[in-house]
Amino acid sequence: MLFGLGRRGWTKDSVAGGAAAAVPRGLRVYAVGDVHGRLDLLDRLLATVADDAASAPELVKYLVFLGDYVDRGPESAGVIDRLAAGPPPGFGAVHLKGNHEQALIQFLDDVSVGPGWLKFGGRETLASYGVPPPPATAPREVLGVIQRQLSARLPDTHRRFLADLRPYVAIGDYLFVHAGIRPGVPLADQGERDFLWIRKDFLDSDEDLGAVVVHGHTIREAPEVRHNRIGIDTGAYASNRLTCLVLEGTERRFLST
Ligand SMILES: [Mn+2]
Repeated sequence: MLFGLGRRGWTKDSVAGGAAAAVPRGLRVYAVGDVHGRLDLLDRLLATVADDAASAPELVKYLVFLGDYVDRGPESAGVIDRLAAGPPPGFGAVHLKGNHEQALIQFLDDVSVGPGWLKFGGRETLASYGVPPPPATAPREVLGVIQRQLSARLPDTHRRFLADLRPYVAIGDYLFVHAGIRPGVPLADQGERDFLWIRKDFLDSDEDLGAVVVHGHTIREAPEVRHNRIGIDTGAYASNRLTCLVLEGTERRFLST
């Protein structure tokens, strides 16, 4: 039932207790929680990360963005623009997919998801692309017009960025994913729905998950550190607190706005 991925070979023993989980030597990982259209906070956090990284020029620095870049906050287009431009000099980056990106991608293809998306934050994303957001009760024909306008205004770089988002990434003893994974299911058998949406079954699980799962999606006042997972969605769009987990060797610490 173990994932069999990752260079260390995840076994129940290798991450028992969670505290011994490590990323490979020579690497420092900066994992960033749900941005939700707050370009101001993203820029502030990236400046903090750059300052932090300046003290360790010998290390390889890697940013992992956990998804939910769009919706709710005012500058979704600006956030995608910033992320699509690539990481700051000296960093690598991977961008994971969140359920809000999935909704945006689906809406470009299928207006029937429009009402749901508009209710959970899509209005702000449309506005950020200069498309006047309709009420969630708008008829299908109106949503079709909105869809065409959004499609016309979405830069190719944004379209490519959205298409290239990954469901998860494994680094050392850690697995990074937007919402979580289904306990007891091998990674190869997990479905996108759980990667992007899962809450209770994952959050309540006390099982060893085969890796320490670093995730966003579920808002907490402060980072939530358990033996089998670390949640870092601190609700930035409303709290003004965007959180970053820093991993180096077996060390863990947090940066935030
Ligand atoms: Mn989410």
